[in-house]
Amino acid sequence: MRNTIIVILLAISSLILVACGAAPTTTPAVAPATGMALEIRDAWVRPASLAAMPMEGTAQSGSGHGTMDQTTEHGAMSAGTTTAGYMVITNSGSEPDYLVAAAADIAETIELHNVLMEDNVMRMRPVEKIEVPAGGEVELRPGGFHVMFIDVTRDVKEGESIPVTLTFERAGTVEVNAVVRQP
Ligand SMILES: [Cu+2]
Repeated sequence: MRNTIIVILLAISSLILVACGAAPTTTPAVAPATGMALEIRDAWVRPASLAAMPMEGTAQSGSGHGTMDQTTEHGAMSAGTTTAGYMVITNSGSEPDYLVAAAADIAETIELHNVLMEDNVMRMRPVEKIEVPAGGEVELRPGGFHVMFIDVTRDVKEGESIPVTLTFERAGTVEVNAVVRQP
């Protein structure tokens, strides 16, 4: 019922916009590049709390994001809060594209990572880019590719929506809203 009302309101407001029409879309609303073949869905970020001990930040994940990973990868000296983001990226185009960067205002440093098995230990490693195959998809998920938020600057609370700017080699920048939730 509530959804129906929202849909109706949206329909009405777009009618009003059309009716007003004096300056038709001189400022497009964060439109991705035209003809963009990428679709991003299920974007989410793990909650993070600055108050919690660094070790507890992601210790409960048990999916390749344990404390050992962080200590190994980012060094015990910089025990800042970290968290990770995930999503599914679909490419309907005939050329592969590559996720090359991510930006958001919740962390000092943001990297693209993969989780690899090395000497029987799961370790995170930064990657230069993540391929989105032509006519296929890539899933960023716990235990695999992810967006790594390092030195988180504020609490990231469950239920929040975090704007994340993704940069692709071909498609350019794409804005997504990542929901903060537990795995
Ligand atoms: Cu990572």
